[in-house]
Amino acid sequence: MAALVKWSLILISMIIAANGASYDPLKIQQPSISVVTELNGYIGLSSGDNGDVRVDPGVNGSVFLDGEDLLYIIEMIESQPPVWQTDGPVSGQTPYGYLGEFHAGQKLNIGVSAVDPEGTSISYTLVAGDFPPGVKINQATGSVTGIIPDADATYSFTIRATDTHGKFADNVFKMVVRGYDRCSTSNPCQHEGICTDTMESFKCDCIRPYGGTTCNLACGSNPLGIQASLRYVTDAQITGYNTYSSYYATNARLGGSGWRGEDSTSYVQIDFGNLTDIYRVDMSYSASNYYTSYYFMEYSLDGNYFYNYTDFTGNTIRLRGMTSSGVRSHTLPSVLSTRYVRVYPTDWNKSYRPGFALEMYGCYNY
Ligand SMILES: *[C@@H]1O[C@H](CO)[C@@H](O)[C@H](O)[C@H]1NC(C)=O
Ligand SMILES: *[C@@H]1O[C@H](CO)[C@@H](O)[C@H](O)[C@H]1NC(C)=O
Ligand SMILES: *[C@@H]1O[C@H](CO)[C@@H](O)[C@H](O)[C@H]1NC(C)=O
Ligand SMILES: *[C@@H]1O[C@H](CO)[C@@H](O)[C@H](O)[C@H]1NC(C)=O
Ligand SMILES: [Ca+2]
Repeated sequence: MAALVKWSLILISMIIAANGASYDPLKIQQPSISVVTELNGYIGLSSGDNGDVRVDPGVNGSVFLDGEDLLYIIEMIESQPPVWQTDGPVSGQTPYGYLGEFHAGQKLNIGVSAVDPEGTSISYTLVAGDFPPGVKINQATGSVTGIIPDADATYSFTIRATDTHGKFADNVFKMVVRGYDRCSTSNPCQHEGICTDTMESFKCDCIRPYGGTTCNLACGSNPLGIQASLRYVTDAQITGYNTYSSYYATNARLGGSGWRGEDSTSYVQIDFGNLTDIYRVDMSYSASNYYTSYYFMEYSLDGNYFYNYTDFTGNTIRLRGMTSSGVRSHTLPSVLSTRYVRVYPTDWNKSYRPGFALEMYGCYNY
């Protein structure tokens, strides 16, 4: 090996480039010097035995290697990964990454913290697992914020702390989320109703004669809404069989003009949409002479198989209708729990037609 730094090696004569521009291997352009080789050319610095190669940048100057500050590269190689703090902002709560138990609706604001031994700044990212919906981490500060959702679950997630040298340390965190228990603090169910907490709400199991979402309704006097002024029961839910003329079943609403049938096969059917408790039936006539003096009822849960509404001995219950103006009200001897109900007239003035208008009272099962 040559003993001297051979600057002369690269002092090669001009090469003419393809475009005809001159190739200058050594540029001395005050105040800078740059040494350039052509394609596949190399620049070597060799010292003799025991000799050093020195690169001494001036004050505040840097040595760059492939565009990167050599000092930074050395720093990066020597840089230690961040260290997760167990006595950080979450202090005693975070041994082993356990963040604690949180409740639905709670405003979450906790911090996770790692420190870089070299003191560079840390960025925090979620690299595995999931936060509860609506919860997020601030990359720069490690603050975990959001509103705790209404769920019963344990969330496990991995957060990576990365320093500015790209060194990182992962830590697994766990948090327990508890949904609302809407029954625990105050029982929303009135009249001894039994409360059950559900995912987004609560459910009351009411004790008769109460019903409604909070057992607030007295079913015996709560209209199911057939009557013309309420119409909770829509026209599509009221159908007739063997209807007379244009006195359609949709007119069978108390306060309306009434339905009229042809004979004892005629009936009006109401589909309450779901299991419904019927406590009371009110009936008026359709018009003078067009009345029903007695009727009975059939019921069905599926709309296919109908059963007579009977007393507990199995006899079909016949109810008195209304032969004149006014309303005949019957509180049923036993609550009829059904989805479909049919009302059959059995007696009327045979010179005319059977007719009636209805309201029923009870509670929908929500
Ligand atoms: C080196 O940098 C420091 C801080 O920027 C500055 O105060 C100082 O004047 C610089 N020295 C030289 C020789 O430029
Ligand atoms: C009917 O009631 C049952 C039991 O409460 C419920 O699961 C179902 O969703 C209800 N159906 C309708 C159409 O409301
Ligand atoms: C239902 O009641 C009607 C009227 O009382 C009666 O004619 C019919 O036979 C009864 N049906 C059943 C299955 O008991
Ligand atoms: C039925 O109507 C006819 C004709 O209007 C009347 O003569 C008769 O008295 C009525 N019958 C009853 C039971 O009201
Ligand atoms: Ca570091």
